[in-house]
This record gives sequence, structure tokens and C-alpha cells, in this order.
Amino acid sequence: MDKRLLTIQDISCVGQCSLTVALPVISACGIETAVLPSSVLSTHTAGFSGYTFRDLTDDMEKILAHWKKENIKFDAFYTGYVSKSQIPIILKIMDETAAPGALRIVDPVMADNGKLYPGFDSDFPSEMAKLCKGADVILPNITEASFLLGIPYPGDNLEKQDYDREYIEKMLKDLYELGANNVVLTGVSFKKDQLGCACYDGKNIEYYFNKRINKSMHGTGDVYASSFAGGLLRGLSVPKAAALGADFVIKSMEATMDDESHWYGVKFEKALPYLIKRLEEK
Ligand code: PXL
Repeated sequence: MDKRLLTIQDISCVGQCSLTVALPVISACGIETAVLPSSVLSTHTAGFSGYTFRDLTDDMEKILAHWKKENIKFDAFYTGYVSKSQIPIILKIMDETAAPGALRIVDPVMADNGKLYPGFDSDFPSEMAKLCKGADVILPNITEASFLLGIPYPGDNLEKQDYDREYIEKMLKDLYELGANNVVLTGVSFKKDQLGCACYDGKNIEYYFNKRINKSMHGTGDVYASSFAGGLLRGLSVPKAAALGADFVIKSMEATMDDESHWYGVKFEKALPYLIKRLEEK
């Protein structure tokens, strides 16, 4: 049977992130994608100023009530950028609209480069930890992992990176203890010229590395999580879906690199044919 996924995250009208990435990417993976917008912003918050923000918390309970009346169920959930007050409602939505065996993929979107995004206060990470508990997969970057665990940020870029393999492996185990079945930690690097991810399922740790592209680009976390979710629902294992996500991010970055004027996101659209082809090959 074909699977239906519900993704819960914001609509940034312009900026190539969140729903404007998740909907096309997961659809391109051949998976029906339903959406629950958590908020509507005129743009994302990383680099634009004066953006509008409309929170949609009040609509969520009403939407849930209608879905329950219509007996609508989902085979998977993928959550991204949400507000603190929405987390208990999202947990309720996942409990009440799950098809048997439904997967929970939680990207704890809240921070990067050692800092929380604008609008997230210091209580947010402990609330996000509640969403991670009971997830099938969580996909934090190293900054988000540090906030979830309440530990100092060890750095995750070329300027500052004070961690080694032992540190990352302890981090994976501590994240697993939050109550997720699989941890995929992104932005991991042990050598200057490589960057990748680390997967932990409570038993084994698997790494996947690509050649590092020496440029930080917005929206890559959402491109990663969306292609990961699509790959997982198409039947890939967690490490295989994690590798697919990493490769798709690289292709999207490569498609963007030569265009200096394109500062706000990555041209993932250009890499969609690659993603589709990879899923056909599997
Ligand atoms: O890419 C994560 C993200 C999602 N949504 C909004 C954002 C960001 C990152 O800055 O601002 C609104």
C-alpha cells in the first residue's frame, strides 16, 4: 500500500526551506505528502529582516478534530520548525491520527552555529526533547544536539571544532537516551575536508562522509531531513536514507555554488532528478 506522510513545519513563503522544500522533495520521492503548517512567515529568519510571522497554533486543534471526524490516518509524521506551544498538540496529533506502525521523524529544528534561531527562548530545547522522546528517528545538527542535552556547543565549523570521535559517540548515546529509536547526527566531521553524518540505533554507530563544500548555505537541514524522510518511506534503512540525504544536499549545494546572488537557500529543484534516479536504483 502507498504511504501517506504528514509533515508539520512552517511555510516560509520565500527562502527555500521548511514546507517549500518538504512538499516537493517528499512528493518527488513518490510519497503522498500532507501538510500541517505551524506558521506562515514572509521569508525565513536567517538573513532577511522585517519578516512577518503568523502563528497557526489555534488552527491545529480544529484541523485535528476534522481529521478525526473524517477518520484520516497517517503512516508517518515528519516535524520541523514549530513553536513551543505546539509541541503538546503535535504529540496529540501523532497519537490520534497514526495508522498502525506509523513512523515519527523529528527534526528538532531550533538552532545552528551554536545559537538558537530568532524567536526561540532558552526553554525551547527541553520542550523539543519531549517531541524527540518516542520518535523513530531524530535528526539534530551538532548545535541542536548540544541544546537538547544541555551541554556546551563544541563547535561544528572550520573555525571552531573541539570534539573527537569519542565525544560524538557519547553524544549519540546521550541523544538515544532521550527516548528515540534512531539518532542521525548531522554536520559531523573529523577531517577538514570531509563532512557527514553519524547514525546510532542503540547498537551500532555508522558514519557516512562526503567531501566538504566550504560554504555554509541556508535550508540544507530541511533538504536533508526531507530527502531522508522520503528515502525512509521508500523502504531504505536509516543509514541508507541518511546517506541519500547527504548526497542530495551535496548535489543541491553544487547546483547553487556558482551563483553568488543566491544567498538565501539551495537550488534543490535542480537536484530532484538525481534524487528520483537514486530511488529508482535502490
Ligand atoms: O531551515 C530551518 C528554518 C525553518 N523555518 C524558518 C527558519 C529556519 C532557519 O532559519 O527561519 C522560519
